[in-house]
Amino acid sequence: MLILRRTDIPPSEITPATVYGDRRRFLGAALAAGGALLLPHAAQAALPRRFDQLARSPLSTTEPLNSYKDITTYNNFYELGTGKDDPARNAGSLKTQPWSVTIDGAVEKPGTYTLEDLLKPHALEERIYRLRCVEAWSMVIPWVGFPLGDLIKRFNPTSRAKYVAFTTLHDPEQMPGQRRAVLDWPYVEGLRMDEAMHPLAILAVGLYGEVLPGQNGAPLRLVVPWKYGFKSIKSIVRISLTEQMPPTAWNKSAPQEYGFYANVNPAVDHPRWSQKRERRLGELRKRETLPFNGYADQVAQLYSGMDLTRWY
Ligand SMILES: Nc1nc2c(c(=O)[nH]1)N[C@H]1C(S)=C(S)[C@@H](COP(=O)(O)O)O[C@H]1N2
Ligand SMILES: [Mo]
Repeated sequence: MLILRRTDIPPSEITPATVYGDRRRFLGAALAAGGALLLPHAAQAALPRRFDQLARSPLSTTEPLNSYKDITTYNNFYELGTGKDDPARNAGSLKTQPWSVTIDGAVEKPGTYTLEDLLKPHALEERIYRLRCVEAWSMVIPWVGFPLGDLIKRFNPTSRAKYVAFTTLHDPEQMPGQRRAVLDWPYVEGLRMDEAMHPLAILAVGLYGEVLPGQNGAPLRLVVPWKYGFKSIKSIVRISLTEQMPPTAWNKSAPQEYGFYANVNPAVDHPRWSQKRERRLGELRKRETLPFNGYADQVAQLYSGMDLTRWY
């Protein structure tokens, strides 16, 4: 079973990781027994289906994890439909291999790279983060990824690089949601350079120790845990370093509701609802939303002197 390529496995046969701990123990036992757990390097498989021996980053939260089922069946990914259960149902049409990513703009070494080449120099680790959606629900997700800043540094940004712009795949054949003008496709997002270089900002390629499912933004997505979920753009095909603040999909769609910064901020209501509380998926009682989603100690200084009611 472990030697199957991901494309050989129908989604119905992928074990939900509700017994994550158990499976980890199983893998550990198999390794101790001399089992060959590392996947042979299949020509078409950019990533193994499962990541082994991941170190857990100390930047991880110790809160209880949401279930694999919650994380992979309650999604926002409008390219795959606007209902929370649409992305999981429609993810099958998204072809994540081969996959390439273009790095361009204000860098000394622009180019288009296969996902494999792009990832090769980076050690993957587990990062358990809270994700707080602007719609006032939240989850705790064990991502597999690496710091975005490490990738950016490799391409030698020039002094003109002030922002980082990200673009999602645009292909209505693969992304049925793009056949309707729900948003101005492709989905785009951006970060200020210092935000992008912050150690909490990661690029994720997996969750629960497995390769990302399509609905969660396979094969490569951004995760910026102190910002509302919509900043964490999925299925990235382009990363551009820019001098000007780049346009962002939700800001273009509803600028009075969604700003460029989108830092989680219980003190600034969304025009149509409060941001003071949130519902952690799987819990009944609402929780208080924390400034910067609980990451204020690490990131608040990025915004010192800024009026966060204006720069929402
Ligand atoms: N390309 C793209 N990226 C996207 C979205 C989207 O619709 N399209 N939705 C965003 C929103 S609103 C949220 S809350 C998170 C959800 O990530 P998850 O489904 O992996 O939990 O993805 C973000 N990234
Ligand atoms: Mo969201």
